[in-house]
Amino acid sequence: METIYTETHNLRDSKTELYGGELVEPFERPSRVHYILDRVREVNLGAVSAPIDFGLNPILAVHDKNFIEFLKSAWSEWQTEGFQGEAMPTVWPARRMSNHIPNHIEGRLGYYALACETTISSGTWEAAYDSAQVALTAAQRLQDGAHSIFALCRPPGHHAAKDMYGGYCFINNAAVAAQKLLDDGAERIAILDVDFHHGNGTQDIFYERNDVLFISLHGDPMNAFPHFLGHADEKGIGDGLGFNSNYPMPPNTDFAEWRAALKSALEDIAEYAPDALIVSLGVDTFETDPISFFKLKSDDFITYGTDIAELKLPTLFVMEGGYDIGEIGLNTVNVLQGFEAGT
Ligand code: Q9C
Ligand code: ZN
Repeated sequence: METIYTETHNLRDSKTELYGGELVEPFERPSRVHYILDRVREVNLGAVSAPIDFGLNPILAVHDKNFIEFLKSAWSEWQTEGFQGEAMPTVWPARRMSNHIPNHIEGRLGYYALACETTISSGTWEAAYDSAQVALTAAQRLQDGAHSIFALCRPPGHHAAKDMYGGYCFINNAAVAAQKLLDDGAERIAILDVDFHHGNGTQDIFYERNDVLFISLHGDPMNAFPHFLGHADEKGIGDGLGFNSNYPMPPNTDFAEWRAALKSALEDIAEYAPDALIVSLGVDTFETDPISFFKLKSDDFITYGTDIAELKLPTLFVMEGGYDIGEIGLNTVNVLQGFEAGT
């Protein structure tokens, strides 16, 4: 399996994350991808190739233009104010407040953020833009006939909605890739989100549409980030009704329970008969992930990779989360090798 990768991700190197009331070193840090790339090379997974630049239009096909303009200029606007730390919101349009978009950067941060742990700093936009190009290039490979492809995206994307960033995400890489496949002729795309966290951004983008089936397996939002989306009763609206499925699961969910949800999701995907499958691949379901509560073991990642291969669909793996950095390479590549073993 070929990997699409660019070292531009290193430009996303924020120094702070608000966690437990402290500013800590971010869990989502450059070394995550270094460990994954090391493992890709160690097992000779396949070629590692640079992305092609598809420009801004495919990003604007799923994101709000003013939101993208905000992401581009936020860091320089913040610096212009003379602030010394990284850019983070301190105020939100909470219940019963106005939805006018403020002029001041502090107001616009609150307007466009869905969470405040994720700071904007030097290089954030450049890295997020290239991360989307990695996903777009991987989509192009599927269009060119590849059966599977790994988009080693960083920063991740699945929490980014049409006009919201947060949860370490800025541009929704999986959604951008899905929209490209549709715009270039696919009729139906399925997105399977196996990251520990609910893919609220991807759900938001496709919630009223039936040309993308979105299925997410995740920690119950009653107990886990993003806390305000990802419940089982969110089924889509309008044309999208029936094309969104959530499998929230409780603390300490083990692989047997998780795999039962996966099997149900795979049946729904098979019935939908998409032209291609996009897997939002987060390995923060691992038993020792520092911010998550599922109990998958390293070998389980091989097993479910093989399960996914049984669909026999052209498959694009998009990297999302995973924060036990010592094992992130093993767990991620285990999924890809499991998939190849089942192909
Ligand atoms: N107490 C992704 O995996 N904070 N994002 C969680 C836990 C945000 C995760 C705090 C987690 C975002 C792509
Ligand atoms: Zn996650």
